[in-house]
Amino acid sequence: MKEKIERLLAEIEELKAQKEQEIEEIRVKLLGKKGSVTQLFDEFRDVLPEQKRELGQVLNKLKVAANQKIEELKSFLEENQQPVESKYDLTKPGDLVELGGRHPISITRDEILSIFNKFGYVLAEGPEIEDDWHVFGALNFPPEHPARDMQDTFFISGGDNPVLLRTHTSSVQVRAMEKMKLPIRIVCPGRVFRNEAISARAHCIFHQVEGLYIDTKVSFADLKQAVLLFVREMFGEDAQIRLRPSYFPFTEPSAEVDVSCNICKGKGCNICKGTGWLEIMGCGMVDPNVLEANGIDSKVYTGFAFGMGIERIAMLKWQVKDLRHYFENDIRFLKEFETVI
Ligand code: 2NM
Repeated sequence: MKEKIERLLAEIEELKAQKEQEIEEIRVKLLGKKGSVTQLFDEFRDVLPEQKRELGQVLNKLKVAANQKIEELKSFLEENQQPVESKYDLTKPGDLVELGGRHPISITRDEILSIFNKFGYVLAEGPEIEDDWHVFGALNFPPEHPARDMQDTFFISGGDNPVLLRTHTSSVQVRAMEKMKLPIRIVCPGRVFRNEAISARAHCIFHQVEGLYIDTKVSFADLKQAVLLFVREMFGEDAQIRLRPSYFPFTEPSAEVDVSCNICKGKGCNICKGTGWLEIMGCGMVDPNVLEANGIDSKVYTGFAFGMGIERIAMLKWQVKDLRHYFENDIRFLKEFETVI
């Protein structure tokens, strides 16, 4: 770089000298001892006395003009020479462009996805703007379910099959069941929307990863093992899990998954609120009604599904106390995480 700059500066110097030389040649040609203007002055001596006055004036004008032109050329060269060096400082370092980093939610999402990828789950994605059928209808939500209420879900239009913002990524799994050949083994990350008051623990926009595995002979034992293997990859070799019975419209039976608190190692602390356990996900065996609603023979096939909130996993991973940090783009917060090099 430095050598190149020096070479360029030397070339500029050389060019300048060359141009000065050319101007000097013009000067000699016009005003030198044998220059054409000088010669005219010699010839002037032989001009008839009555023409001397008039021609003398013209000749003087020519000499002045020639001198002026040469001075002009010289200063033009000087003026245009200076800026090349001063206007562009070729040695100046370029402007620093600060590198960004990945968002903690993206980091966590990718970590979750790469674990399931190792287990043979493939990525599936779908639209954030959905219809009632893919978010509720095909997932065994009864017509009177509270999630279908205007209070809980952001509706875009009404009618038989209203358009709405998806409240979970299960709609992607419905689309997969419609399209994909069995067996299905997918993970579905994405942004979801629920009409909630924003607080340290809740937001109207958050992110999920859901998984679905459908094949012949998929059992609850398979679900439990998949969850345990995931938790050990994500939270460490000695992590334990605990399943508590729960309820979701699309799974039966259903369970909440807790992971042993790795801050206090199960003794009880303020992170796990003294229980030694942290809730991380929900899961269950896909309800036969869901399989049938999506054209899958529930006498032949069974499946399990699970879902987790990425924000919650990321809060546990880095002990972030307020979920709103993830959405506010405060550079001081974001800088705490991995930067791209
Ligand atoms: C959860 C918990 C339990 C789930 C179910 C399905 C589908 F499409 F198969 F019915 N997808 N995701 C599921 C089950 C999600 O999230 C807390």
